[in-house]
Amino acid sequence: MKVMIMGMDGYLGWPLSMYLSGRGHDVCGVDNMSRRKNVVEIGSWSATPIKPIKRRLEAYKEATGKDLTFYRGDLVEPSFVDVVVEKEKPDCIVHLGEIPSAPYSMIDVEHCNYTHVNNVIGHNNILFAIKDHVPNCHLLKLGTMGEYGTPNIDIAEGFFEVDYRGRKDKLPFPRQPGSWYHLTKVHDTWNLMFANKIWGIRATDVMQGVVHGVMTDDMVNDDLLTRFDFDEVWGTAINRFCAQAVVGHELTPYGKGGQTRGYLALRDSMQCFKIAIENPPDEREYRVFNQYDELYSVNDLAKYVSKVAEEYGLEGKIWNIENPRVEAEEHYYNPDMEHLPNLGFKPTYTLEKELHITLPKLMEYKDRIEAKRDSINPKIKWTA
Ligand code: NAD
Ligand code: USQ
Repeated sequence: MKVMIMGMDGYLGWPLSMYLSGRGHDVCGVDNMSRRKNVVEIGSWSATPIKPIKRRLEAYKEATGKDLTFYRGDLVEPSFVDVVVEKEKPDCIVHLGEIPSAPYSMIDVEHCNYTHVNNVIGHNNILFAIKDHVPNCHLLKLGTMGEYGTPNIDIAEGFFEVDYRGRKDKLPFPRQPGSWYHLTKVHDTWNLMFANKIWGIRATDVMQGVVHGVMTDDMVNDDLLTRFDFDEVWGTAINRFCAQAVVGHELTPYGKGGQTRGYLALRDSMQCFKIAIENPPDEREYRVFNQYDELYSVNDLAKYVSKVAEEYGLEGKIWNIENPRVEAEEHYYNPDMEHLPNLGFKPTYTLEKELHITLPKLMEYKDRIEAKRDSINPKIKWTA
């Protein structure tokens, strides 16, 4: 199958490109390299010393004999998206090419608007290019579990039955996002459902939980590593806790630490994407997958990281600090997740197992984390 990966240079996009190419797919991709620039903007860098895209592509060819095709360009530019989609005519587009950081979107009006324009307009350009050039293409769109927020009832997988004043309907499960970033994903969802309704674009809207870890089996040498961020803006809590443990920084659950989310290891996220790509929706179908392996509170995450860190001679001290975000710190959280297991998904990497891979790998880059230690503690506040 020909697969086009939007956001090929990213944390997920780079390992996914190798994973799919290594499993018989013809892979091409797009990136504008903005993630690299945006991390520098806030004074940090990836703990892993990632190579320029040109070297990544060469290293992959040297290791496997296979080619990955890459286009540098901005998804916000409609003519660029139009040209690459028309030229490559993919069977599947995996859209990972958005700004993924909640804290970045909360910095100020410029960062909020940049995130909104980048994510919503880039996605719309892909929808129009599919309609014009590859109407049968499967769009695998990365949304987030955070679209649903933390309601005090179970979370359905996209849609749920509602019985209201004697009438019944199947409706989208309510969205209650918690940042300007998460809101862009909700806007994308409505745009995708609308494009499906009017043009019949076949789509999988993936509500993905937080992905953790740094390694996949395709990273056979350091030129093939993916990025791993740990600063307050681009690092997720779990990846931050690992980096914090490596440099002897306290692990930082925010507030009471009862914030619970779905998590999955990088390797298992690859497995999920492959299953979704190889089992596309029917013609004109829009479907939603909730995608995670395990549920943890941030306090649980810190305890796991601390426990495993001690096995490597690291201290892993936990310090619940003032929460810079506006969010529920103790809440009910019980999302459904049936669609991917029904297609054969079997989680293989539990948090603890993955930590035994991530922590020793990160210890190799202790100096790089230490060099940007100032970027760890949160300074961006959600409140006015
Ligand atoms: P990432 O920032 O590492 O990757 C995104 C890539 O897209 C980057 O390389 C960036 O340069 C590129 N990009 C962004 N805007 C672009 C544009 N306008 N034109 C071209 N390229 C552009 O992020 P990630 O962690 O790999 O996440 C990928 C997707 O998955 C995002 O949509 C994110 O919201 C979603 N997601 C991620 C996680 C997670 O834990 N990493 C969890 C749930 C959902
Ligand atoms: N948190 C801490 N300590 C930290 C950092 C964060 O306790 O040092 C807390 C946050 O307050 C939040 C929780 O951890 O309650 C998750 O925050 P996060 O930064 O790990 O993740 P989040 O902002 O939710 O965003 C990440 C990805 C995003 C993806 C989302 C999936 O960056 O792209 O969409 O996870 S989900 O969480 O399901 O919405």
